[in-house]
Amino acid sequence: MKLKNKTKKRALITGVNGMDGSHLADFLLQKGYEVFGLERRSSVLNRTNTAHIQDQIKFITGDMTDKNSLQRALKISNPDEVYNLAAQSFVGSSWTLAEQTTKVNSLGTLYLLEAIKDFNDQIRFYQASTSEMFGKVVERPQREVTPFYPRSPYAVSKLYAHWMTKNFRESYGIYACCGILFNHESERRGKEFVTRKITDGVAKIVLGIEDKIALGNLDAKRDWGYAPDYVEAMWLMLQQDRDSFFKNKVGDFIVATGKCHSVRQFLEYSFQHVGISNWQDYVVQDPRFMRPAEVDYLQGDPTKAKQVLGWEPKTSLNEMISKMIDNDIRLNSK
Ligand code: NAP
Ligand code: G4F
Repeated sequence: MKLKNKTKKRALITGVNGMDGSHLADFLLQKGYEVFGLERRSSVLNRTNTAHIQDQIKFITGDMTDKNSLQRALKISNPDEVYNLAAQSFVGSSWTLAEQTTKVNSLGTLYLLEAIKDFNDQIRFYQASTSEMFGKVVERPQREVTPFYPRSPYAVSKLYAHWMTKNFRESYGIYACCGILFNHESERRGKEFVTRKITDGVAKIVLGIEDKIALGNLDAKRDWGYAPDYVEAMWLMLQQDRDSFFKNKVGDFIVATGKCHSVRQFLEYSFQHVGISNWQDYVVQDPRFMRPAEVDYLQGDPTKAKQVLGWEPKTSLNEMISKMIDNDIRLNSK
């Protein structure tokens, strides 16, 4: 194990330019961490979400599918904590990109865990698990002990990473913790996800840029929270007392609001925010956005996170919708 000569805590975030990665970087920088961010090589730099803090993040080029680059990233950052947020995270594309989704989400996580075990087994590891693993749910609301039933290549790939993380904890005593996060959104969400697609669409309709939003299944229900609230839960998971974490077999955590709404309701609240009540006139259903297998209902029970971590969501669904629409109106007005 490497000797450390440092004062600040060091964190390595994979997927640092993604929605969660950028919010977590904001959060950790405010806490005084030295933040290292793994970003993959692309022809054009994609730092929209981290532009405001790019001078404070130490970027490392690497890829979840390239083992050596992960080993190198650990050597450069010598971190106390690793947050594995990188993923092919769009469920809809996981049927057409099943192999790539598996390589990045499943094998990538395995490579990172192995690299941590070999480099420094005292590093604390956070894995971005997902409510999608509950898929065709067998219990409502879903708890940490609810059996999984994944419904997409994405969910299957994440379930592999989830079990592998648990296995490294139990096999090698690595402080590794999975956050089973339910859907969370923000102004930085990718525009292919339904919430941002709606808030961006509403903004364009208000500004007269477009007149319709084309969507798939409006009856799907999700437990939607606000991403900046959720990154605090990730951090709290890695701050527990090490001995009691293992002795009490604390394990993994659900992070959710406990409330459930349909896509239809999300639409209604979004249009309400800009004073439109006849929202149906602005929405068309398009079979292109239907999925081969749907996840109909997700609602998490965050009791354990509240009791053990003292974590609770702070932002309501309507507050989040207002922030997202106001931001999209601003961006579309430029
Ligand atoms: P996101 O915005 O799609 O960010 C994913 C990040 O992963 C991006 O920065 C992307 O890089 C990076 N990435 C993709 N493939 C990579 C590769 N091969 N090597 C290195 N980096 C790669 O996702 P998010 O919403 O922030 O979610 C963060 C994590 O939480 C993901 O693992 C997701 O599956 C999981 N999760 C999300 C939610 C949610 O509701 N948001 C819920 C549960 C779990 P580019 O910028 O280059 O594309
Ligand atoms: O916004 P979505 O694409 O998110 P989904 O599939 O729930 O996945 C997100 O949350 C997961 C946690 O549960 C994460 F693990 C994952 O990485 C991602 O962040 O779709 C939400 C629902 C689905 O039921 C979908 O069928 O909205 C429905 N929907 C209806 N019309 C649509 C559309 N989804 C999208 N993306 N686009 C539509 O036009």
